[in-house]
Amino acid sequence: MNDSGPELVHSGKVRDLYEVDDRHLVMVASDRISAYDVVFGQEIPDKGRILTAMTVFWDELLSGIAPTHLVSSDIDRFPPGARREQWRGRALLVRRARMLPIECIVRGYLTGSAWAEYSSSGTVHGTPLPEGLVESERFPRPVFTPSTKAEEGHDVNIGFDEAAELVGPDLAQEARRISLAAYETAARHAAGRGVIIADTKFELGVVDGRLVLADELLTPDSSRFWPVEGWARGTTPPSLDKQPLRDEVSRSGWDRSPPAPALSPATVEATRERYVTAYERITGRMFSDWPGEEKEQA
Ligand code: Q0Q
Repeated sequence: MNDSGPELVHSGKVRDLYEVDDRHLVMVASDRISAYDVVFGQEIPDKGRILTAMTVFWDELLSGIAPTHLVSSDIDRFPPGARREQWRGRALLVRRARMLPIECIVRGYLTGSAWAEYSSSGTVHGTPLPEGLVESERFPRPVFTPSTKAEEGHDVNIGFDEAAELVGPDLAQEARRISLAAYETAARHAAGRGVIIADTKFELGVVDGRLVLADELLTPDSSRFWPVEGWARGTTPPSLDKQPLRDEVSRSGWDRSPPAPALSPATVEATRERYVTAYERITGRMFSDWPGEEKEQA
């Protein structure tokens, strides 16, 4: 923190991290959207507020199941210097953690990089699976499948033993326990509202000697959400949130290398609507009740 308020310490693709003091950070979610590892030029109005609201919902639902780094989402309780009106509804005051150098991924279904690995080698994060599985197959029970945290390029899928070598066996076991418990609770809740959480990526860290869930929680940026009515074994189910964007870029013939193609105003608006619908369907809450100013639609 300096006299002009929290200091920017990390700018991610779609989020920024500010330092408040040696024990607290502020995580700010922008309206930027990233897909296929590329940040698009067009922002999605209110995306940062929607995803922040979703993290806060899961933090509340998971209380008692898994501790988290969250201190407050109420901007009026943030330390002096916080950019209250700019950050209202899209910023979280969190405890600074010693972050684990692994991504704690939990998978309920065979999709994404796991499907790609299985298709080529019959394994998932190095573990052999039975033959004959098809895309989007539901696993008998959710699996903890960590990956490395690549500074550049793609994270590398690793097995539990490699994760234990990176963080130590006790922390690896606790990370697996917390990640599976959080996913199972969230997936059960979402299923009751007709939404499949196919997989999610948790980031964990140590605060005051205790392993906690950090970063965003079970958002469309860290998870795959499928409407249950669109799921079938052997298919690529439509995404609850990013399908309008996927459909437009596939029509454009984009080769997936930067820069991303421009998104039409219709796709931007449709994507915003999908994010709002995902939030309201999963949480049962009205997004219009969430703090902060709704941005003018394009
Ligand atoms: C931390 N990140 C992610 C990130 C850019 C978020 C470091 N409680 C914490 C957190 C959290 N959350 C982090 N470090 C220490 N304590 C989170 C990747 C990156 C913007 C937002 N990186």
